[in-house]
Amino acid sequence: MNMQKLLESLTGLPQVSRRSAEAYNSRKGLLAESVNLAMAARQDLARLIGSKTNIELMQNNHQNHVQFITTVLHLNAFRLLASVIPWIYLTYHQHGFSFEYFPVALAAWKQAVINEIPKELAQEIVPVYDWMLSQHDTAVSELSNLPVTNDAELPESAATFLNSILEKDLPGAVNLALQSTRSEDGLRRFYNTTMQPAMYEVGARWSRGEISVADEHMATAVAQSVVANLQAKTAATAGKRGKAIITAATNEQHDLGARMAAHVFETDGWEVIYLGANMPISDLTHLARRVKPRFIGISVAMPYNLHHVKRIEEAFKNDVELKQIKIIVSGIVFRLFPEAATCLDGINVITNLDEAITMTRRWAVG
Ligand code: B12
Repeated sequence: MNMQKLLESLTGLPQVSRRSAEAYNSRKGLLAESVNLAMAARQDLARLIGSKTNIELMQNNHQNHVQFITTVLHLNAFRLLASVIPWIYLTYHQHGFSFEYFPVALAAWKQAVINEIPKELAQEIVPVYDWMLSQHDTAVSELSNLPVTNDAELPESAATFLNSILEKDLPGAVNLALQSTRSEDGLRRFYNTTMQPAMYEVGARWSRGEISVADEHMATAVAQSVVANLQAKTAATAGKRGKAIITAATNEQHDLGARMAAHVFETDGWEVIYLGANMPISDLTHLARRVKPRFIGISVAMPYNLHHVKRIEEAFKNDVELKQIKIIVSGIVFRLFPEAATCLDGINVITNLDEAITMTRRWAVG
């Protein structure tokens, strides 16, 4: 209901030109630093962010903010902005930030834009900040409508797997994986219905402040090892379908989903070149020119990396040698925020591994 109100309030927000978006992008560091300084100078900082020990988390949020707004401005993705804001409020509120922090910080961002960006370009961006400031109360009241996750919803295998990875029990986690992946479609099922929900729960517990960043890193490291173990044990077919490149988007640190996808494509007969996290665009195009894959699969988790996906697509579309290569995109961001797919007009956004297999088989050699 409140989300509807938030979305409706976007009417009339003017489109931002590429020049203004670039001006914001090129001053990212300066803007974030200026907001960090403005916030640090406040007497009431501890009250706003819950405790002085949250300063690093606040600066981290500013880093994320400037990247996300860069994406919003580049793609004019205002509906995405509206759907992400309540999540941001919730995450930082769960870590002790008061709701009052948000309008204070947004006012500092607006001031930084006015101070640092030439006037004729800044005036296209200021309305976006004015809109966020004006929607503060609606965003706060939307929090109660956000879906809550809890253990009870986890499938049994996912709950067992979750315990293993949080306990750093690699043999237990690998055993469960091996038992679950005996049948032909077992691997996909295991990734979709055991590992993925378990990892989502790791994220939910982290965002509720129930486990630490260290716990989350450790659990992820165990999960990565499980995939590596499975890959070593399942013999890949000969790559008869052709070559595929699987990668996380530029700036994207989440690469577990891409790694699972790479493994599933391998077992489906593709020769996969897996590139992992944070792939620079120029290196990707260079590699694609050399390897000539049938398709590229890109994983994206953070809303602020969506414009990098768009840039990759544009680089391929505008290159005579690369334009016939298909692109598919998937990842957490599309599950959390359905609006994310609408920002990537013309790109194949898929929601799960089964759909990916069906779609890519059509592009196989022969
Ligand atoms: C582990 C983790 C990390 C690790 C990642 C390590 C790694 N090597 O991957 C680290 C510590 C680096 C990290 C960092 C951050 N994270 Co994090 N992270 C997670 C966590 C807990 C698990 C991610 C994961 O592995 N999921 C499991 C995989 C299997 O799921 P998946 O990617 O969706 O993949 C499945 C499908 O989508 C599909 N798929 C995925 N990619 C592809 C690609 C192709 C081609 C195909 C066909 C299919 C496919 O197949 C997979 C299997 O079903 C999530 C929680 C969550 N909900 O996922 C948070 C989460 C994604 N992180 C979050 C945040 C906020 C961050 C940080 C901003 C934190 C910070 N520092 O401030 C940074 C951002 C870093 C960056 N620039 O990218 C938020 C994101 C919220 C949002 N989208 O706005 C989440 C949701 C946590 C939360 N509940 O708030 N994170």
